Amino acid sequence: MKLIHLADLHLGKRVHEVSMMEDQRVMLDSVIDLCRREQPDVVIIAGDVYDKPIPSVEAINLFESFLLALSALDKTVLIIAGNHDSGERLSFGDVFFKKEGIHIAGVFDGALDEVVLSDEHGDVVFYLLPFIRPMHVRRFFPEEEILSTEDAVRCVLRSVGKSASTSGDAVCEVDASIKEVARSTNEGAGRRVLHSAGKSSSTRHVLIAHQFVTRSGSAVIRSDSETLQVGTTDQVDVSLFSAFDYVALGHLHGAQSLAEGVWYAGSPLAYSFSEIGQKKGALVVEFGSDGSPIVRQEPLASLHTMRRARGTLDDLLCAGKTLERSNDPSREDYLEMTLTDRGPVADPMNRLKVYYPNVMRLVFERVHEETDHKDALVDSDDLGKLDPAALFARFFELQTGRPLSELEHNIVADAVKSASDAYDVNADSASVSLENDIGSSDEVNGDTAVTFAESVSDNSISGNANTSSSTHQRESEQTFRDPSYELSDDGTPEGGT
Ligand SMILES: [Mn+2]
Repeated sequence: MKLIHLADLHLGKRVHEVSMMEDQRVMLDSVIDLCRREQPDVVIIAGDVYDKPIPSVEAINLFESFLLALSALDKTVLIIAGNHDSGERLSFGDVFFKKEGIHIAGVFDGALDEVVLSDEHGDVVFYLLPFIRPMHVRRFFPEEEILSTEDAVRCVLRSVGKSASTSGDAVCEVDASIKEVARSTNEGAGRRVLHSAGKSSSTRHVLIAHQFVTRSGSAVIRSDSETLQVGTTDQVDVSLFSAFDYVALGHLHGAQSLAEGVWYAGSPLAYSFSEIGQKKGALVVEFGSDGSPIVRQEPLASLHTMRRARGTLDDLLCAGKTLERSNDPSREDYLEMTLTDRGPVADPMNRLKVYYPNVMRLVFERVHEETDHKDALVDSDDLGKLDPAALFARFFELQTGRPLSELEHNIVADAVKSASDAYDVNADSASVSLENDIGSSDEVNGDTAVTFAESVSDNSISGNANTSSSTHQRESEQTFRDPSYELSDDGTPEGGT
């Protein structure tokens, strides 16, 4: 039995406002080529088929033509919903798709979908677990205390026995042993129990899941394009899966193995600059005669390389000219460019795009002599003492590398004065309750200064505040938006991942 394991396609994704649709089309075509070469029995998509719960029409059409091509090759396709998918929408028509060998588990409905295939060694049972959180699972197990995602997954795996109770005693026994194993953390013993209890010792068990799986004591590879997670309540320990011969995971975007037979396929394309060092592709999994999986990664075609470049604007433009003259395709790469110019530069994005049409992101890194300024914008002790005009003057100098001119100074002073006059008028006409709510006007000035300083530090002024080196490096980032990319196809503003 041979499987192709994919995950995190994120069809319809935009990276820094650039549509990945053509990249994804080329990538999916190369999955079809891979299927022709490898002749797998099963293609697995372990969640995050789409980038959004309501995907664009283009993304849906792209996925439909991919399924059609797989179906023409007569492949069994197993799909689960990830956290980016709407399970309900993804599983539309699944009753009909099933007849074509396409199984979609969109929403957990109290029991895991099972698909049984067989080869010359016996049966392979696939369990399809869509992305779950405790709230998706609790109502099916009112007697259990489900506080974390790990509790939820444990509970669902235990229940496999229950859901399979009508399919024969042998399966029941297997599932009862999964139940046992789910409680144990002893991997080797778990697998033995499962095999000895099965219909025959050669039955293999494959779980497809989309969760944040970790292994205690070791760090997993993370990427910026994954959904940010705070805390540990979403984490599931890998030991829960010890009863399975292979676990096809989605969710983390770097391909990686967490234990023997437990693999993240990773996203098939780089979806953020944090992923440019990762090897992308599809996993090809074959079961040896002893039931253990042999896993290898096969590369997939990508239309663009994602990379970083660095230099002054002039240097980068000059290099771009050379690339254009030699017709070098690398100027079409998806680029994050770091500008090291000392002073301000005019319209860098549009000028760079003449030679590098796919610049996605500009980072400004300005190097200043130490005498230019103190390292920190303001000592926290000074916050309350400085007036807004002085704070702004410091901020301006940090941003541009030059002090305010006299004219600019006067404009800022005027603006501060009229803002504070307006405040005084409001404060005079307000009742005592205002005083009680926000305190004296001195304190309000203090608050304003704090907010201002916070927004300054949000603007990526990085580095150690007390660094003693003679130069001080500072990065600020600017994302340039093409207005035509502001809205997605369904008219909703683009959100985060
Ligand atoms: Mn994902």
